[in-house]
Amino acid sequence: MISKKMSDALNTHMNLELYSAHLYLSMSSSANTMGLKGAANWFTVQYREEMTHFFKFYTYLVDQGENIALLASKAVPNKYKSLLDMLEQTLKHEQLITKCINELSEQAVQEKDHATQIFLQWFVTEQIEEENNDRDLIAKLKLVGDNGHGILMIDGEMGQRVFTPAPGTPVMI
Ligand code: OFO
Repeated sequence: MISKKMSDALNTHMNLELYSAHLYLSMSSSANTMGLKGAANWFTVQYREEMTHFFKFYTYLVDQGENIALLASKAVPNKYKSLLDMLEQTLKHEQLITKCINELSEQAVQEKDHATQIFLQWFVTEQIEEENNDRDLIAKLKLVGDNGHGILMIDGEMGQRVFTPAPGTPVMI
């Protein structure tokens, strides 16, 4: 059993994970319009990962006997100046998610809610990887040059990304 306060906070975050999915799906579409098929692939994979994050929260709340609430989401941006702009927006968004996960973890500790602490542990670790991936791509793009040649090189690398759900992940897509 989890508290109403904890359940509400997890529900709010579950909706933020859905927003993340929509944000990256929109970025995939924007990358495609720029002719960046590799980046479009990378963001589609990111979209699918975010859907698994959403379903992890969904499943946890349902397993705790909660009735989830899907909240109205704000429109996601779909205009970006460049690939670098998209990657920097991605890192900024992931830093926000990290902050939210840390706040949820803090609340679980304060409430002595051990089950939620364990549930959130996966996300604490995942956020290190998420931010790291984004920082790597930004650094590489700046290194090779945010220009035609550099962008095509990074686009090729982004095209290699494959969706591989973590073991035990509920995949409902
Ligand atoms: Fe990108 O980690 Fe979920 O939101």
